[in-house]
Amino acid sequence: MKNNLLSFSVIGDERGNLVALEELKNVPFPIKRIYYLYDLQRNFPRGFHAHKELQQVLICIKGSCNVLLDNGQVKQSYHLNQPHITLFIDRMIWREMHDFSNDCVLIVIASDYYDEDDYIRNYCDFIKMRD
Ligand code: T46
Repeated sequence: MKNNLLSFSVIGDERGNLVALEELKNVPFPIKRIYYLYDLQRNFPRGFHAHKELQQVLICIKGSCNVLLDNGQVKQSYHLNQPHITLFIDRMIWREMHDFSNDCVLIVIASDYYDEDDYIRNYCDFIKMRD
């Protein structure tokens, strides 16, 4: 599996840091939706699905978590703990989010509006569709 980490430029000075997200520049798709996850529980992993078409960029803006990506053949785990190191998740990639720190805040940039029909929530269906 290719490396899915994207490193965004940090504009920093004595006042602090700023990171800009721009569609089709550092974000590799047109941006249709932004959502965020917070008050996450270490013992309650999330995800466990793939998307037929949706592409996303995950940004752990605070705290840390682990994200497992699986293309049906190769699994790769990523530790996200820096706001400028982000994770691109392409279409047809199974994802699981684990081990949230107490202060974890995840922002997700998405290429389309929410559509439950785009989700593949059964792993066997995902593997069949990848074949
Ligand atoms: C993903 C990972 C990283 C909405 O109504 N609108 C939305 O935009 C989203 C994202 C979710 N929902 C509803 C659907 C469920 O009833 O919120 C509920 C929780 O969603 P879900 O269980 O899918 O949450 P996660 O954290 O497992 O997955 C989410 C995204 O759904 C998914 O696309 O890739 O974050």
